[in-house]
Amino acid sequence: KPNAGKSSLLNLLSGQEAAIVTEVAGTTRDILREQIDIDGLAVELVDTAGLRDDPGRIEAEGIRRARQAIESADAVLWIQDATEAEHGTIGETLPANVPVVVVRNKIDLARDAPGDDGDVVRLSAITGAGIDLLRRRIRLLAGYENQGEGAFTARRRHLDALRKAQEHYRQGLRALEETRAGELLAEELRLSHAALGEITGATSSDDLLGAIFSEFCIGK
Ligand SMILES: Nc1nc2c(ncn2[C@@H]2O[C@H](COP(=O)(O)OP(=O)(O)OP(=O)(O)O)[C@@H](O)[C@H]2O)c(=O)[nH]1
Ligand SMILES: [Mg+2]
Repeated sequence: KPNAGKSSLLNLLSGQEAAIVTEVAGTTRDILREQIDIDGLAVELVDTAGLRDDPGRIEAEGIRRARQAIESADAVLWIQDATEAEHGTIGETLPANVPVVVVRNKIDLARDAPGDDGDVVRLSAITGAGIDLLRRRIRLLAGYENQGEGAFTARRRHLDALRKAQEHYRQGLRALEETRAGELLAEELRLSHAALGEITGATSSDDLLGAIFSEFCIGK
């Protein structure tokens, strides 16, 4: 729903003020994607417009894009506002085949305690209370906890992408060993990296360089 705190939660989880947050319902229209790292698990968070009836024209396009993003997501965090009495039912709005975690946000205003009863995760995107419970839920969903099978089971395309990545890596290694062709190795590694990006969400080599340069000071 609009104004439930989706963008605030994205900002908190990503540790950046990536999304615009205002008290105006219908702030987010464009889809925003942020790569986050949960204890070594790479997750792509997608912030969307809130779904509601009779939006304005621009917001309606945002909602259309939100529905598209939901269709292709591995899981949906359904953010609700703890201060509101009515939360609607999942059936109305979300596809049946995607796992849904219900997150009740703004517990600081509702004076609720943080918690996860297996059904609903209660937290505050402003104070950060309960955010670790959500991180844990996401790890569970991904099968990252206890080495179990998660809801994001490896799909065919993931296996294909892994094979592609391995093949490029091998070709690069061969090029280096047989002809000392470092530039061919670099190109094969780039292709291998792109194949892995199909699984984790695309990271361009520019993104990667940006991340490296933001963390290390490399002399000019
Ligand atoms: N007190 C409190 N305020 C919150 C919390 N989370 C979000 N807010 C406030 O709620 C308002 C809406 O937050 P947003 O993050 O923009 O909500 P949104 O779901 O992205 O809204 P749309 O983009 O309009 O759909 C802002 O004024 C936030 O500061 C929270 O946990 N506690
Ligand atoms: Mg928003």
